[in-house]
Amino acid sequence: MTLHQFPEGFLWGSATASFQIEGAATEDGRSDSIWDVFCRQPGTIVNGDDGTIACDHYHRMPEDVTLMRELGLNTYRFSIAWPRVRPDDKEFNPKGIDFYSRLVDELLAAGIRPWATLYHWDLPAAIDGGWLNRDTAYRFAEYAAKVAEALGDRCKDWTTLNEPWCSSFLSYAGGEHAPGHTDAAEGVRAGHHLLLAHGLGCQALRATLPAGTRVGITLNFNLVDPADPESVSDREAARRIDGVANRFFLDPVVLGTYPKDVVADLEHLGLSEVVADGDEKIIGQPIDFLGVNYYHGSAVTGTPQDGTAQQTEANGRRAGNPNVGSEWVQFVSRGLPTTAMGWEIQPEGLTRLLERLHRDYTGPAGIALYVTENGCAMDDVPNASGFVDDQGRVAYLRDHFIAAHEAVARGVDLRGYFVWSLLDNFEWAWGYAKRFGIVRVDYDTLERTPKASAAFVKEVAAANAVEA
Ligand code: IFM
Repeated sequence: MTLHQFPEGFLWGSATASFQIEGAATEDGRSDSIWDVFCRQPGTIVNGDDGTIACDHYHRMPEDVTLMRELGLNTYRFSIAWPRVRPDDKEFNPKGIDFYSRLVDELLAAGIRPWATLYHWDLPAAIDGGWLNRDTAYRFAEYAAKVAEALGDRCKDWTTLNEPWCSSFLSYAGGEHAPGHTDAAEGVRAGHHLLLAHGLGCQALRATLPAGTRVGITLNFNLVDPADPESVSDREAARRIDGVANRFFLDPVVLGTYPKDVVADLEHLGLSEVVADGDEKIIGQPIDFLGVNYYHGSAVTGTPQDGTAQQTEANGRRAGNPNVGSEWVQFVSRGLPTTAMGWEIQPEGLTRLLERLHRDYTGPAGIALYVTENGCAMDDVPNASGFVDDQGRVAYLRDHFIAAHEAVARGVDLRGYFVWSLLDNFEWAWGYAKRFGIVRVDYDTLERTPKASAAFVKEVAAANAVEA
């Protein structure tokens, strides 16, 4: 038995997102987000599910904070619903802001460090043109400043965006997420405007927040390997997907410039037309931390065959392709075990990813790394009292904690780990059909029951170590 001890002060937390857990969709002045609208369109979400009730966290927030305290978590990453704070893109709404203010107070009273994310995809539906409209980036900065003004005295960690790849390429080109468009050029346009929103949001946060607060962004990474490392076309396929999945976002944020090869790959989709003079400088604002969301890597090939398009299927609906400009690339199964999402389980990929980020990006710039999401959907089977003995999830988490520890042992400046997710919740196009929680939610009674994985996370957080 080996004990993998994490550095002193390492953070252990869980993560959630407003639309996925809050419910109370029309309460206290909240208006529609693009996800409310998308859910109403037939065929978009498995079983026709929506976020109207979700986990009812809006009403059960104190109970959920108690749950986290009982699990010994020392931080909590939550997101703020823009349409609660500025409904219909009109006046700011004190009741909406008050909910998050109470959440922050409740967390602090429980000894849990609040970690706010400003945008986890629930854009107010009233914003004209959504992320296709450059002005939305400026609206985001106004919203960021308002929230920072209200919570900045107590909340010290601020994330601008969660996974802009999803809210641009998957949403405007892949068609799988709201607003469900299937146009590659729109994906590129939305991607740039989201990055601009990040830069403008950073500026607004820095101008508003007191000293001692930290600002960053969370990106989702796909560690892409060529199916055959000897094949020139597979290596080219890997470069292309690494470009649009990772470097399109990472390079402007950390290095202040889009990567040249990706600019060339996307030229026909109008990237240079949407990037105004000075935009890259705005996007490349200094950040204090980079949030890393890691679920799996991928093997790709440039040779036509029957590949498995792992990221694009939901609800049997695959109208578009999020791999903008590189739609010809195929994803190949490596025969690894998979989660209930069909995602291959690849813990060593986390070590490699963190090492690469530290070496090529964050280390030289003195930016701290955090795993801001990692976890898995499994086919949970509750017993008569609602308990789930989810040993598959325990094994998944253990292996990924060990992989993260390995990165730390190799010198990576990794400072914390947030498990996705605290609760089973609304898994976007999959509705409630996929369960990621370490706590089970009974969607009939809304009762919460910690799973075996919750006890495991509690043990790891208490020891600040994982045993293998
Ligand atoms: O549920 C999502 C989350 O909203 C963003 N990252 C991936 C998770 C699992 O798909």
